[in-house]
Amino acid sequence: MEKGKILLALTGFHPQRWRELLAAEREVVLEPDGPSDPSITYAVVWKQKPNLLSSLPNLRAIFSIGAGVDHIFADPGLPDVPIVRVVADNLTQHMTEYVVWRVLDHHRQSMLYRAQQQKKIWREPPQRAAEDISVGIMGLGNLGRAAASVLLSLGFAVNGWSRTERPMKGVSTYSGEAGLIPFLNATDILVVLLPLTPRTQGIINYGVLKELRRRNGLGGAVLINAGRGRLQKDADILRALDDGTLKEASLDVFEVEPLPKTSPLWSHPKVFVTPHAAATSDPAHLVPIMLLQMDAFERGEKLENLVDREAGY
Ligand code: NDP
Ligand code: OXD
Repeated sequence: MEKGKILLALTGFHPQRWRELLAAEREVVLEPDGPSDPSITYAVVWKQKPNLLSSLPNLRAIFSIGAGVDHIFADPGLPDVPIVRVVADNLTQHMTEYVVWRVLDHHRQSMLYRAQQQKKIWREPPQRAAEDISVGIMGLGNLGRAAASVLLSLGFAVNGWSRTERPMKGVSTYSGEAGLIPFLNATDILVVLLPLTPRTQGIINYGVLKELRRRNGLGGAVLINAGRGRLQKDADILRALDDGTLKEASLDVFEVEPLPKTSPLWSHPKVFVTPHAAATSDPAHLVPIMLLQMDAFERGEKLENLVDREAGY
C-alpha cells in the first residue's frame, strides 16, 4: 500500500520542525490542494480551522499533536474518522516533573520564603511531613497516574478522581459525581489533569474549591491546574484566594490564552503562572510515534491511543 499523504494543520505551533520530520517519510502539505482534495489520508492537527477536515474525502485518521483533543472537537464539521491523541513517555515525564515541582514548591512554602527573602527575614516556619498532606489528582488517566506514582514515592498521601473506577495501588480512588465531594473533602492540594469536555467545563469553581480540606499545617488548600483553562473559572479562583478558601495556586492554563495582560492573576502574590508550558509537545519525540502508527495502520493493524468520541477525550 502506498504511504498516505499528510495534511499538517497547526495553529499556535510553528509547523516547520513537524513538517521536516514527517516529510522524512511521507509527503506533507500545509494546505489542501482545492476544496475537496482527494490526495490527503491523514491530518496532523492542533486547533485546525473549522470545516477544514470535512472537506477531505479520503481522510482516514486525525492525529492530535497533544494529549488533549478539545481543540479538535471544537470543529463543528469534524468528520467521523478515528482520532489519535498523544500518549508518550517524553510528554508524561514533563507533566510529572511539573506536578511534582509545583506540589513540592507549595508544600515547602516557597512563596513564604520568597517573601521573607525580599525582606531579609531569617525565620523557619513549621514544616509538615509529606505524609500529612493529601494530594488529590483530578483525572487519574495517563498523566495523573504517572504523577501519582512519583508523589507516592515522595511520601505524600494521594487521592485520585476519575470518571470510571480506576484502582491504583497506594492511591485512595474516587469516581463519578458521587465520588467528587468525598474526594475533595480528603484533599489538601488539588492537582487538575482532566480533559476539557462538556462534562468537565467550569468544574473548578468556587463551590468545588470550598470543599477542599484546609489543614492548619499547610495553612490552607492549594490548587494546581495543568489540565485545561476552561475547566476553571478564573474569577472563582481569585475569589477563593482572596477570602482564604485557597492558600495558593499554580496555574499553567487559563480560560483565555495567552492570559490577557489585564488579568489580576498575573500579579497576584499567591499565584504562580506558567504559559501552558507544563508538558509541551516535542516533535522529535512525537513524530516517530505518529509515523509508526501510520505504517502499522496501513499494514492493517489497529491505531493506538484512540479518542472515545462518546466520552469526548
Ligand atoms: P487521559 O484520557 O489518560 O486521562 C483523563 C482522566 O480524566 C481519566 O482518568 C478520566 O477518567 C478522567 N475524566 C475525564 N472526564 C471525567 C469526568 N467527567 N469526571 C471525572 N473524571 C473524568 O488523559 P491524559 O492524562 O493523557 O491527559 C489529561 C489532560 O491533560 C489532557 O486532556 C489535556 O487537557 C491536559 N494536558 C495539558 C498539558 C499542558 O501542557 N498543560 C499537556 C498535556 C495534557 P477515566 O479514567 O474514567 O477515563
Ligand atoms: C496537550 C497540551 O494537550 O500540550 O498535550 O496541552
